[in-house]
Amino acid sequence: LATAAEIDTTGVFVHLFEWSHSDVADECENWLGPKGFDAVQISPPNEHIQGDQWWTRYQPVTYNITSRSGDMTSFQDMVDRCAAVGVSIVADAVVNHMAAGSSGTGVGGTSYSNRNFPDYEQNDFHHTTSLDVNCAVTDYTDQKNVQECDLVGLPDLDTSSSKVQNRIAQYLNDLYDMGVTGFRIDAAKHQEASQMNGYLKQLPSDAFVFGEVIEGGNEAVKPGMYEDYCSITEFDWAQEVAPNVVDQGKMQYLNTVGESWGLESSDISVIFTDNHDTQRGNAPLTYKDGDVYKLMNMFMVAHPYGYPKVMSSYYFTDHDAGPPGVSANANSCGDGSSWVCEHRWTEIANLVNWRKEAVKAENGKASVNDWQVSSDGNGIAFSRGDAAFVAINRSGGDWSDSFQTSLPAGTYCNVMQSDDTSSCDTVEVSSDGMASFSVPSMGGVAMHIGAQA
Ligand code: LM2
Ligand code: CA
Repeated sequence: LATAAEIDTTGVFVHLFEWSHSDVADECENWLGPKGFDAVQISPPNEHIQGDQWWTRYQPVTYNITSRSGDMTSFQDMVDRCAAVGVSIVADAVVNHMAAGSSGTGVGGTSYSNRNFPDYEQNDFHHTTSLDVNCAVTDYTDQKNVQECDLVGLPDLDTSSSKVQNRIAQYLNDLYDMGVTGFRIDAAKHQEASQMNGYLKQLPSDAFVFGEVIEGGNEAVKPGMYEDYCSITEFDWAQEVAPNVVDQGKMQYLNTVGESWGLESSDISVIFTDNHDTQRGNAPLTYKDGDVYKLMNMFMVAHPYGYPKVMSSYYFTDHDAGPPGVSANANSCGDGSSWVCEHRWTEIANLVNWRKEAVKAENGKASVNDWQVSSDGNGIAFSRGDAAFVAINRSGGDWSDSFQTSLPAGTYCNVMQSDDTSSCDTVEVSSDGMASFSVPSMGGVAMHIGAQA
């Protein structure tokens, strides 16, 4: 058994979408560990269909660890090297369905034909008039249609069958044995919750699992149906928060984001500004929106609600385009044509250790204190515990003020600029907790007790 790093949902994780195993391993050592990231969500590690599009990863052929991201050896090396610096791996588990089409070959050389795979025969899939025929997901008001028909033509596994449940459980346990401690259950909404639990309950209890359940107003399947079994993706967080960051004067309302806004309970909610699907679909903001997107990320990481997942993308204009042909590293990050690396943006990255210090000081009681807003409603500032303070300014002009913090007197790095205690720009906090400074337009100022000059 490899050394595993357990998931800590009070932290922050990042989706390194389509990164190779060896790039993820390097990033754990060079960046994610030092910056305090809790975990990395990787793209599905198992054998998928051939092709250049990113979405080939969502068409499994086998559960062998071989994919565009690398082979089994590089996978184990990644898990071990990340664990060694305290970063867990969250695997994207595509288990609702297998690859579409009448025949094909996976990236590992495995052949399949219509609803026949080495691990599954036609009878292991949902079907209607004959073994090789099934209905299509078309009606989200009908639970049976959503969960037993084929999603975009992908053969739908019969998750009520114990054979199927056991095979999925074996795959997930194999990953666990290699040191994977987190799982995103792809298309969880398309699996009946107690059937999904048929394989989840076979996992060790310290595994962290979140189900991808996209909520829709009049849909039959609700996130609440899954909450006895796993955490869930709270897609509404971005939909509800974004307008308050985008529109002028609304930042002031963000104080109470959480259950009172109709969101699922904080302790089971994975939140994100956008993900690999919504950034190609209906995400209110993505990296393409620049500073305003950065501000939304800053708020997400600083505010206590949910388990934040930072999206780390590659540049794209074509919806289907696969990842860049170059390795993701410090040189290609942010070059405008390969990897965006949002998780390396200073203001986002340096708030990760900020959040850690806040959580440590709060002792289990997440709190937003010293809530202050600018006169135009575009600026917000708050403390967490007596360890961390942040100010975020969405206005077109700087915001100069005297701020109340709960920090002990001292000289702090403004970690929005740098967390290097030997060279950072500093902020003085006096013995009554007051600090005077200017918050840059479309930027922020943040201090925490872990970065004192
Ligand atoms: C998900 N969550 O529930 C993933 O987050 C999402 O990215 C997946 O769709 C989807 N469910 C299935 O796992 C992506 C992509 C689709 C793509 C599928 C399968 O958004 O466009 O469908 O992966 O690769 C593609 C073609 C589609 C075709 C299908 C089957 O775009 O036109 O449907 O393959 O051949 C006939
Ligand atoms: Ca299904």
